[in-house]
Amino acid sequence: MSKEITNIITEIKIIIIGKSGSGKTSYVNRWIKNTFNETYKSTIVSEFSHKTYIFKNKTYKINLWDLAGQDHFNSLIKAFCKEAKGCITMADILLPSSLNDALNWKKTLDENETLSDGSNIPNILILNKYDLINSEKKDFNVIEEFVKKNKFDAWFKTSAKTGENIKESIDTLLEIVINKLNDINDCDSSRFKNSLALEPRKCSGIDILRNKQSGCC
Ligand SMILES: Nc1nc2c(ncn2[C@@H]2O[C@H](COP(=O)(O)OP(=O)(O)OP(=O)(O)O)[C@@H](O)[C@H]2O)c(=O)[nH]1
Ligand SMILES: [Mg+2]
Repeated sequence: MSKEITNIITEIKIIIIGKSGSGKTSYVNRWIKNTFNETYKSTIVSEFSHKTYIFKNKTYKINLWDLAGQDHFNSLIKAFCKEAKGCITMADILLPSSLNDALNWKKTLDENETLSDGSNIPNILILNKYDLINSEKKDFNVIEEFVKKNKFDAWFKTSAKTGENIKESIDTLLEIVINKLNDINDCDSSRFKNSLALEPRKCSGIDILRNKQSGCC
């Protein structure tokens, strides 16, 4: 009789929201392909990409939904936020109106989707285009207060152009998401690592995908 040998991959959906031109697509391209393009090509509706990512000795499939940032696409959040487990809210560090915009995006998300325990989707604020400012002249205390007051889980200054803080920011978000999902669902994939897979198992927090191979007992 043949047995199935199972490699488990945990799949996590992350959405990226924020004002048009703030650098969402550039951030994704930097993280996924390590590339950067100066030419601005606005995203229409959304772009999906994914990356298999080893994080803390476990393999994850990170599904990234990069949403168009134009204001009239705000309703896109409603269509794309379903089952999201984490969010990156992006703002342009050069634009004073950026924080307010970011807050509006976050509010729309919080009104439309939660984790299975009713809590907000873990959400980090990214101030992108950090390469374009003189950081010594910028007062970041205001940002700290804004982040605390509006319950973002963390914030980062990033540059999709230079790559600064791209990996650090997404690693932080993943850590927050994974800890939270494990807390609320007790759904740690490592528990299933050597189990025999008969049916794909779906937790409300994390989808467990099973890559099945035939093997011999
Ligand atoms: N200097 C600099 N330019 C950046 C950075 N990130 C993005 N850009 C530029 O900003 C412009 C807009 O970037 P996108 O990544 O397309 O912005 P977006 O948020 O996806 O925009 P929409 O798709 O319209 O919502 C492009 O010309 C990028 O090259 C950055 O960190 N530094
Ligand atoms: Mg885009």
